[in-house]
Amino acid sequence: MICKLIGVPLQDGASQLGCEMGPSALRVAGLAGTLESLGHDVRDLGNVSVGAAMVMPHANQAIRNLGPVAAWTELLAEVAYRESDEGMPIFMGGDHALSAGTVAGVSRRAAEEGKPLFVLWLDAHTDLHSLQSTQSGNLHGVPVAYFTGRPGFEGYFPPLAAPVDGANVCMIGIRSVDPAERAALEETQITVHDMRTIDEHGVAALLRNFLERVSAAGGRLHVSLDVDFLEPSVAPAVGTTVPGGATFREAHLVMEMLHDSGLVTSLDLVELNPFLDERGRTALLLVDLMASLLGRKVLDRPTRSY
Ligand code: HAR
Ligand code: MN
Ligand code: MN
Ligand code: MN
Repeated sequence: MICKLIGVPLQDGASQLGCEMGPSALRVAGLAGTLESLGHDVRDLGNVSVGAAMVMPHANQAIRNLGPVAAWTELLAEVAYRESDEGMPIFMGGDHALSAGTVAGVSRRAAEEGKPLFVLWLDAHTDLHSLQSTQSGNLHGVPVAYFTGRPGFEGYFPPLAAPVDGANVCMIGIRSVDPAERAALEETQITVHDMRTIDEHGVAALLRNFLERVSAAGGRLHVSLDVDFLEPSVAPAVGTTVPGGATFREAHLVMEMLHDSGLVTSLDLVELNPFLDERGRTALLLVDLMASLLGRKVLDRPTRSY
């Protein structure tokens, strides 16, 4: 498999500084070499960057960095469209606002190929705020609303070439939802597997069901992995920790099943804040999760303590 590593040093969407170091930490933790050791053709395309962005006023005074995040979205939609022509683009974030652009770009690619795009959203949060409803003003809380074509982004974020059908979005790991997002969810057909559902049914059954749908529809599959999907005790390097997340093995099992499915066509690795890490353990864990996604078997894991 051709794996294209694309660094996205974006932190304008998060409340805390530090996500811009995410791509560097993933490189230092050995992402490229690890995937190469699994037999992949790894190409590090370097970091994407936007120039100085304009100030964009909005009636919602809480919003922070709207101009810059809109500029990143436009650029990333182009990059994601272009780089999804072959191989698997892996977007190394950067905060979750980057998914507004990456999903928009791969969705345009899927539409051009005449295939539906499916999105697997692994996160503690639904990130379903509109520009109007966000109270924190942190734009990493809005990408799903944008790429599913919900209203309120017109005139701010770039127009979508191909909005993603909410029925093709599956969220796993959810355990922190604001009231406005809860109300918005009701208007969508997004599948939400919250942590209680995982506790009750096991993550494997839930994921298998979704993957069968993707396969039956002949769709492309974009995976968006937010570090806070994981239990904070195993993945502390994230600004928005929420207790009760996916365990080490649940996360690996998701990745192993994704590998076996052969369905994943693109991926975001987001919200890693290396400033909050403990001796790089979260970055190393993400590299190991990527190894599972790209074919490493449990019995072939190198000895490593976190
Ligand atoms: N819903 C909250 C807000 O809008 C928290 C959003 C946090 N988002 C992320 N990504 N960390 O999932 O402020
Ligand atoms: Mn190319
Ligand atoms: Mn998120
Ligand atoms: Mn999150």
